[in-house]
Amino acid sequence: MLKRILSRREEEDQVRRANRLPPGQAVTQKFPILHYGPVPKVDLATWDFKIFGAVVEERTWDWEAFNKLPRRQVTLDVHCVTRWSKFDTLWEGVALGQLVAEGLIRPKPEARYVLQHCEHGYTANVPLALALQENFLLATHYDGRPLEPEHGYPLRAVVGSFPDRSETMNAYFWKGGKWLRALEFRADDAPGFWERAGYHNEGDPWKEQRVAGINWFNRL
Ligand SMILES: Nc1nc2c(c(=O)[nH]1)N[C@H]1C(S)=C(S)[C@@H](COP(=O)(O)O)O[C@H]1N2
Ligand SMILES: [Mo]
Repeated sequence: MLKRILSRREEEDQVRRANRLPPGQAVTQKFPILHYGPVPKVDLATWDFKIFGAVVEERTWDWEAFNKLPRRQVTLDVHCVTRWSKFDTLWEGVALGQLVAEGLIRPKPEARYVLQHCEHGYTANVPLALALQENFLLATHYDGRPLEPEHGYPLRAVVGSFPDRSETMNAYFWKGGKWLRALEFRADDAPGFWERAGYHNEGDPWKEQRVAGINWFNRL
């Protein structure tokens, strides 16, 4: 039988039955574009990507060198805090966990958190344990093609769920910074852009952690 294209409603019923739809979320079959501020203009000739902070050696890769790093593909369900979820999204790029496993990045023992630094000052914080999982990818490609400028070209972080939810940690899609330029390894946590604006620090869609459990303003 030919595989029929499901309507949005049919897909939603299917993923709900399969226990893949987090509470309060609805299926989208589009690819919404969501960010604060303008889409940056990127010149690959001057682009670089840095690893700094609580690592044994800080690293900088230019675009050419970054593209020689080991690559992989993952298919993830992504969940935006504004209540859309998109299923079976295919990403390709570099897995931080693999770079660490291969000794290309050596976190210091005290490293517990990773702060993503993006163009125009956007930041997003995740636990290092989450960033090392296979559902966190430094992606250059979506659905077989380089990222569109609005979706983070040339590099973005992506975090999502596997269909069987075998991974222990997950986060809403805001924890994937578009136009990513650096990862800062840290011993202490620091709130990112949306976290400072009142979003939840962990932001686990399965626990529906949308707004703040911690008030960073009282702590800073
Ligand atoms: N640099 C940057 N990255 C960002 C954001 C942003 O405002 N700036 N927004 C986040 C939010 S809230 C979401 S839901 C996703 C949206 O990614 P998309 O536009 O590719 O769907 O990007 C995340 N990454
Ligand atoms: Mo979002």
